[in-house]
Amino acid sequence: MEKITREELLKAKIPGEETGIQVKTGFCGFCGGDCLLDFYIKDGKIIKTEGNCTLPGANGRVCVKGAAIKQALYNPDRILYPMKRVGKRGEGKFERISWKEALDTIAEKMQSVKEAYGPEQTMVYVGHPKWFRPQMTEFVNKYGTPNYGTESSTCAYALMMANQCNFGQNIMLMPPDFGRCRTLIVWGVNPLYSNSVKGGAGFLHAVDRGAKVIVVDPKCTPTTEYAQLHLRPIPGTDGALALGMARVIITENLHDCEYIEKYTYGYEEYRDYVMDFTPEKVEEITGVPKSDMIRTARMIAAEGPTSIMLSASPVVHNINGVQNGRAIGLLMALTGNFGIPGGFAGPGPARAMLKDSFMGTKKDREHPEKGVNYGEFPAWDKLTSRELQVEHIADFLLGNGKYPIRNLISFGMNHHMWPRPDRIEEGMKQVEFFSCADLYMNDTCKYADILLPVAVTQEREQIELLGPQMVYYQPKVVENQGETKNDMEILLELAKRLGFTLGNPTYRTYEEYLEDRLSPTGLTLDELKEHGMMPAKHIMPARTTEDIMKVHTPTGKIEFVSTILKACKKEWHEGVPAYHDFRETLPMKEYPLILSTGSRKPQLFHSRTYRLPWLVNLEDCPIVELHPEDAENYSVKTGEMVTLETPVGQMDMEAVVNSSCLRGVVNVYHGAEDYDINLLVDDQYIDPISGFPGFKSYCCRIRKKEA
Ligand SMILES: Nc1nc2c(c(=O)[nH]1)N[C@H]1C(S)=C(S)[C@@H](COP(=O)(O)OP(=O)(O)OC[C@H]3O[C@@H](n4cnc5c(=O)[nH]c(N)nc54)[C@H](O)[C@@H]3O)O[C@H]1N2
Ligand SMILES: Nc1nc2c(c(=O)[nH]1)N[C@H]1C(S)=C(S)[C@@H](COP(=O)(O)OP(=O)(O)OC[C@H]3O[C@@H](n4cnc5c(=O)[nH]c(N)nc54)[C@H](O)[C@@H]3O)O[C@H]1N2
Ligand code: SF4
Ligand SMILES: [Mo]
Repeated sequence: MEKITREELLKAKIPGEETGIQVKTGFCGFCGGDCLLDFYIKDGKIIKTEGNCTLPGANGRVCVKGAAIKQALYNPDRILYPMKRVGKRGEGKFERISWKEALDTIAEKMQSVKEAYGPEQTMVYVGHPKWFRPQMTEFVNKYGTPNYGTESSTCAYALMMANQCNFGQNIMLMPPDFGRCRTLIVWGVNPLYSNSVKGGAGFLHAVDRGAKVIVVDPKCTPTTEYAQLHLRPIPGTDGALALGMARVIITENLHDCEYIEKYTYGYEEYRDYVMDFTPEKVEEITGVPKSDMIRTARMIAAEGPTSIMLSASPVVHNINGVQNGRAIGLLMALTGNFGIPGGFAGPGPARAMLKDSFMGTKKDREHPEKGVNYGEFPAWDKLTSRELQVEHIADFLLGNGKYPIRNLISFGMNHHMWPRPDRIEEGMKQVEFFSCADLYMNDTCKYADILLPVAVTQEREQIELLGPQMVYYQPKVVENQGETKNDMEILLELAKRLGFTLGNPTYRTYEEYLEDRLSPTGLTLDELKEHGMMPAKHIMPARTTEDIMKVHTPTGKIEFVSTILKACKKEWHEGVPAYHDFRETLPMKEYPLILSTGSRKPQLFHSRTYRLPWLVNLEDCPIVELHPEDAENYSVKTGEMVTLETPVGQMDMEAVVNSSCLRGVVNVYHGAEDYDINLLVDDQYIDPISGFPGFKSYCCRIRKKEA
């Protein structure tokens, strides 16, 4: 046989002594997912990635983003050294400085504002990254500012609020019971595009088991292909649809009377309220044929156990989102599906715990009442006291809050992700001091006074759980590029300069932080490092239905009438999950089309993927998608330029006629810095309960672009 040459082995990226290619396993982390990848490394650099299939829970898959990760790591936009601004704000001219100068400058600014005006006038913002947020809460508490907010002011927290009102707990933590449900409703989620490859596999497992799948989504997606029933409501009308289903269930006597009697509060008031949502009225509001709505209601009630898969965004990216989210969740209480095996948020296995993970943390901000907008969102103040609602960040920076914000200290901030980024730019020009810690020189960084270079997942050690009880240690996959540090190392350095420590017991280094995080498992970092992977010694007992039914709402029961919302005594804060039609608040006559922004694509992830050539070149972006009949009405063809106009601005974009869209709904993707659709979304168009923007149901009109 002919010998394979070294060149051939290298070309095929075959690991071994001859090629010098090594394989190391670690987390991808690019989308915040925890897929395990095999990284092929040559001369200290990642040259290829593959899905790992040997570690527990790994399924050998990698998505396109994970496959392109080397373009993220070795991207020319990466910030590799601390820098200070030398040009005008926004110009993007910087000069390299030392870490000492960068950190001293930030700490001095934080200290001087604290002494002269009070710590509140420093605001801390964290964007995408989530892993160090519990430690950030401790950091801001010790420094003394309640003005700490994150990207979760547009993601997940509104659904968490809805679930907390209903069930007194954060159901975002619990995936649907794919393994035991008989019926699965996928409500405003496209897991085959948006979940990590692990999460998507859960959905497919339910399909393979023969669970009946109902999908509620205005668009046709790969997920809807698996649906026995696909309901296509007009965006933002989910609440009316759920209330209509509740009426069917009650009038047909399919509700679980015993369960309602034992575990719930406010049923009679809710029952009376839903009676208004007749099938005819619901069809008119939502556009969903009443026969489909009725069939779904019967399946939820009679073909259980029924589980619901919800998302952190679409349902709550509407200005009636919290109430709509509540109306959906309460279907599970009405039919006795909440808390049972195969149902919604049912019992789970015994599992290990790491200390202070993002969703699981119990840490709250101290003195939220001193926050720059305290009282603007009273339900938010009560339910999510761990963070400030930062939707109105532009106003805080422009001095329109209760007091001015003078310092903005940010980690992973991208102002393009918020409505009216142009207003935030005005704010960033005006703020006295602004620092950004980021992986890339994004547009936001261009306004900063100091830039800090941040390490990516592969450049830091990590501890995570693989499955319920296995603890895994990931060494660094590659050495840090340039002078990058990870966010936690930066936080520890800043804390030291500000005169306090983090952790209880105190940790001073990243290693000590890892040790602390590991503490609930009963393992030491040394033994874990030695073995790489070990079962935890201490395990949290399995959650039983009895545990779950100890509901932590003010009444101690599942609340059909939310005592928390009712006590807010504000418009739209009804105790029942009241439906308000967003169209009544918009100039629909002048702007007759509904604008939905930000549906996910498998190859894109917010702004981050727009700088990876392999991914952006897969498809033309940005585009505006239209239903064929709408396209015909406006005489628009695929590839032609149209002007898209909303009450707050206009933009030219390329049209794509797409029959997967719902008629009357125009779909635009988000995340591109140079075609930022958020310029056209009004920052005052928000859910008064959560402060979440109406990303999924604003109004617009289009016309063919004039030559
Ligand atoms: N129109 C519209 N707008 C939307 C949405 C929509 O559907 N439609 N979706 C909203 C939702 S749900 C979300 S979650 C937000 C997303 O908003 P973000 O998550 O804030 O968006 P990104 O631009 O991906 O990330 C922000 C920055 O974090 C940096 N970063 C990534 N990892 C790290 C890290 O480990 N450390 C540090 N320091 N920085 C890091 C990235 O380089 C990037 O510059 O967008 C919201 N905006
Ligand atoms: N590839 C990729 N994956 C991602 C992200 C990404 O940017 N790219 N972002 C991550 C983040 S931060 C989030 S929050 C999640 C979001 O995860 P998903 O919710 O799955 O993502 P979307 O594609 O925004 O929305 C899912 C479906 O909801 C439908 N929809 C839109 N408006 C409505 C509505 O009003 N009601 C109903 N019922 N359906 C509606 C859309 O047509 C879409 O098909 O994805 C995460 N995963
Ligand atoms: S889904 Fe893709 S980008 Fe996200 S962690 Fe997994 S491989 Fe990485
Ligand atoms: Mo999100």
